[in-house]
Amino acid sequence: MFQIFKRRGLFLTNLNFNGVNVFHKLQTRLFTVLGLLIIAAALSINASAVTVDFTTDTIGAKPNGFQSSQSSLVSFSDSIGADLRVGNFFNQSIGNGLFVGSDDASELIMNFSVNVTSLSLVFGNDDPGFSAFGDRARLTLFLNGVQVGQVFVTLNRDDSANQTITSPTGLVFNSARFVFVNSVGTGTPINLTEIVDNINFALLPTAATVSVSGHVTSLLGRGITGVQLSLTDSEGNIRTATTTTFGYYQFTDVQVGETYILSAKGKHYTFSQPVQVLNINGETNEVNFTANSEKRLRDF
Ligand SMILES: [Ca+2]
Ligand SMILES: [Ca+2]
Ligand SMILES: [Ca+2]
Ligand SMILES: [Ca+2]
Repeated sequence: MFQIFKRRGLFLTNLNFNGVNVFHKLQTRLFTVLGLLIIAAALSINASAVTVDFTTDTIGAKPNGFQSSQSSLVSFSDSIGADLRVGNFFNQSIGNGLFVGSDDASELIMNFSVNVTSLSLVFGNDDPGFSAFGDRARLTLFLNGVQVGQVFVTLNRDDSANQTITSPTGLVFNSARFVFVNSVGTGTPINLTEIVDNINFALLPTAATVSVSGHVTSLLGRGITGVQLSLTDSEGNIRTATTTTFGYYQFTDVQVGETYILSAKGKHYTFSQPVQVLNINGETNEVNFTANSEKRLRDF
C-alpha cells in the first residue's frame, strides 16, 4: 500500500506547473483536510452533548440548511422564506445568535442528522412592544416527521435573551421547530422575529439496546403461561416470546429510539388490550396484558 502510494507520489512529483510542485501542494492540502475530518469525526463520536452558540460563525445572512461551524449534526432553516441571519444582537442574544426573520409566522426548523434525547435553547427579542401578556415560546419535537412532544415557556417580555426552553424528558427525536406564539390553545404565531442562542442537544447512543418485559395475567391477576408475545419493529421484523409458568415474558437486545407494536395472543384467553404501541427510549418493564376472563375459554 505504502509502495503504491509512494510510486504514485513519485509519478505525480513530476507534475510541476510554472516551477511549483502541484502534487506537493495537493498532498499538503489533502492531509490537512483529512486531519480535520478525523478530528471532527472523533469529536462527534465522543461528544454526547453538543452546544452551538454561533461564536465561531461569520456574521451575515445564512441560507436554509445552514450548519454552524460548531456542529454538522444540526442544520437550521426558516419555515417561511429564507431569512436566517447570524449576528450580535446585544441583549437579545449572548454574543452571536441566530435571527429568524422576518416579523412573520416563521418557525426555526432544526433538523438533526442523528437521533437526540434533549434540546434546549435560549431565546431573546421577546419585545414588550411587539408581544402581549401571556405570549409564549413554543418548541415542538418530531421523530421522522411525527410529532412526539411540545413544550411552552411564557415570555418575560424584557427583550433580553434570558429564558431557556427545554424539550420534555424521555423523548427521542430528530427534528424540532421553535416559534413565538400567543396564549391560546397550542398557540398561533405572533409574527415576531425569534432570536435564539446556546442551542444544546444530547445525542442518543446509537448502539443502545434495552429489554422489554411484562406480566400476562388473568382478570384477577393470576399469571398465564404459554401466551405468545410478538414484537414488530417499524420495518416489519417480528420477534416472539412466550410467557413462563408464572406469566412473565422478556425481550432482550431491543434497539432504542424505535417504535414497536407488541401484541399478545393466547390459546385460551382474549385480552382487553391485545396490541400496544411502544416508543422505546430505555429499559421498558411492566408492559402488562390482562385477560378478559378469569377462566380459560373452552378448547375448540
Ligand atoms: Ca452566542
Ligand atoms: Ca422568514
Ligand atoms: Ca416568527
Ligand atoms: Ca427575555
